[in-house]
Amino acid sequence: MKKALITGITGQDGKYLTRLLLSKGYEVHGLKRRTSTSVNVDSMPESEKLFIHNGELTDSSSLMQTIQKIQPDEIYNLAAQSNVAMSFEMPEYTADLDAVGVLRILETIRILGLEKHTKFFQASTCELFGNVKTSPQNESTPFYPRSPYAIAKLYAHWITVNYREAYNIFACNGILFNHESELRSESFVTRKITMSAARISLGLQDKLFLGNLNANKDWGHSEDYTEAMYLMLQNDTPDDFVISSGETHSVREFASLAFREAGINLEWSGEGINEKGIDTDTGRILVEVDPKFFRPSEVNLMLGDSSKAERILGWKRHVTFRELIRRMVKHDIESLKEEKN
Ligand code: GDR
Repeated sequence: MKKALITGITGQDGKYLTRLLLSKGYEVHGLKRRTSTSVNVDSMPESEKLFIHNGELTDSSSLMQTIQKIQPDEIYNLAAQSNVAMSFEMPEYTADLDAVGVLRILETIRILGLEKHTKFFQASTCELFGNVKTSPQNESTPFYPRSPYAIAKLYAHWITVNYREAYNIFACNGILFNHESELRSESFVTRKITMSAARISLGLQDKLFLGNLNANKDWGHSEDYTEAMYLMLQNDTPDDFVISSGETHSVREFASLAFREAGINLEWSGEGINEKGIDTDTGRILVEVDPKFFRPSEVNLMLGDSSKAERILGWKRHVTFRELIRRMVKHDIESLKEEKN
């Protein structure tokens, strides 16, 4: 039986990947921070083949002990300080976890002599492309990171490549574009919007305040992206792959569609910080801009090209942009109604 270790198992991707690997007969081990506040801790699938270990990417000894005990066939590194805006407030912590944390795992694999036994997946990110000069972005597009988060992830990306080349570790980077789901935290814009649209439609909230409405992102569903992670480690050779939907949409467009799913038609009026989303039926202002959500430096255009993953891994996305929004809003309305009752 294959054994997998997932760091960051309590996050959105950790949960979808756990389900996938259990369905494929794996014994799944998860590394969880003892202080993890993730909402998903209690909603892990119940299985005799699932084991949770306390540990941190900032603590080499817990990594060493856990990896030595399990001797995993595959390690999926999904643990990170994954919030771009927060990385401007906590740049040093972000670097320790997102950059040096990856080095600690790779060093553990090497020191324990597991180079030939343990395959490694690193959750890399489209934020590496940052201030893009060309679109769409693929595996050859130059990097220009624009946040402490993206710069930490740049180190993680290259140390993964380096350990593959220097020590022959089967190590892959999945350059993942934005991926969301019903399990996403509200600190990210998609879930913030779908939860607010749901609450406003049920009379539980008055208004939604957003930052940059003009950011264009390439959004997919986490379930599709975690499947790509698995496929990368089943490939004959280790490599890096862009995983994206191949479409780009603005935050404004996401909000319009989410409100429409909740039965509200928005029209937009004004510009810059004075732009407002107005309910066409009632004339009420439902969305406003609050500059406190602006970032010191922003990534304004993301559009990925996953043709390499499609060709080599046979990967393809199943959930479209509209379907993603439909699933999130439906889930949020239903869970709020349940709570109300
Ligand atoms: P991102 O995701 O930074 O792309 O990182 P996020 O959802 O936080 O932001 C997406 C875009 O929306 C704009 N925005 C807002 N963002 C938030 N969080 N809150 C707001 O109110 C708001 N208003 C507008 C942002 O400026 C941004 O342009 C995610 C994370 O999962 C990373 O870990 C991952 O690497 C990348 O996606 C790919």
